[in-house]
Amino acid sequence: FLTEPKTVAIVGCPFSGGQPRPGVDRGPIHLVDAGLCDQLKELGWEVKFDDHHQFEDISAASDPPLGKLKNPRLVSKVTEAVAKTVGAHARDGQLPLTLGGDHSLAMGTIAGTLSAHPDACVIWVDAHADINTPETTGSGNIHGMPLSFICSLVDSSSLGGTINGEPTPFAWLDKVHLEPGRLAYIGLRDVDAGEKEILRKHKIPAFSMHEVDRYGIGQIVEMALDRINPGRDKPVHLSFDVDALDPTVAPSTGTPVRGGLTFREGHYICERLWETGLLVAVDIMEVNPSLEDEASVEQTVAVGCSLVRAALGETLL
Ligand code: 4U7
Ligand code: MN
Ligand code: MN
Ligand code: MN
Repeated sequence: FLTEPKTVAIVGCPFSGGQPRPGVDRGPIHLVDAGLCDQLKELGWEVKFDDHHQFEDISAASDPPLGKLKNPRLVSKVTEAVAKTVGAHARDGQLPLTLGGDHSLAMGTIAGTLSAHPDACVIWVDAHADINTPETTGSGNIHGMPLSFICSLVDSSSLGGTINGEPTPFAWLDKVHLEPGRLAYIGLRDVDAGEKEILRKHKIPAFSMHEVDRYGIGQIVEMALDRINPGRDKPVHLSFDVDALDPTVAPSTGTPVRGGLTFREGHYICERLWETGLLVAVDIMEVNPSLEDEASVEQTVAVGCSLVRAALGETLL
């Protein structure tokens, strides 16, 4: 699906509006400053990176909550811009690598991927299911909801909330659609009751840490692909939330949950997806360099970079 010479387009997204903790907007800056571009050139990639995205700001005063949704207009605007950028790179035959920033950004990245590869499927690696709807959400934080929008479980007209003739937030997503059967999770361990109902109702393949323990990560990745990509012929988008990893592996993240993937399990997923030759887009999300001590930040950033290298073809031998 990619054109030669293989080119990765780094989309740095310094954005934190999908959740309340400051600092996650600095994740992409730390990942790039750690030398990610050179590391990927070293692997033989042509690397496109101009600068981090500059997002338009919308003041909190002009962005009151819509029902429970916090910063709805800001998140909608930012993710729409991300969808355009990611989509343009993907349609050019490049592999967009989006660095977050909080996971609400995946509304943009997956919409962008689908605009270039309409039959793409998604592997979502996370402690959380991120599929709350505006009704089921307890927190109102949109980083816990991107998949409900992408899988068309939300209709923007039900949100209301136009101000000054601006379009309804998330109206741009109404025509975007990922079939729930083309999404599979790995690493879940903190899923809200309303989300469990959604996963059951839509029969979404979900492999929690329980299944990882039972079958081992090697079998889990094949089981996930068997469900969403049985012919191993459809493009794959990988969205990796670093909180999928155990907090001892990736401590600097906003919503850590104990009992996560080991360093190797996380890397194995990336390596195996690269090996399929089907990977068309990668997200690394939720690195927050303002959480925990300096050594933890350095460790989390280094793990983020090495997950990217694993997904882009770095081999152990
Ligand atoms: B992340 C949560 F309630 N489910 O909706 C919510 F537990 O992108 C957490 O995976 C969401 O880090 C976590 O707020 C979003 C909560
Ligand atoms: Mn998470
Ligand atoms: Mn939709
Ligand atoms: Mn997430």
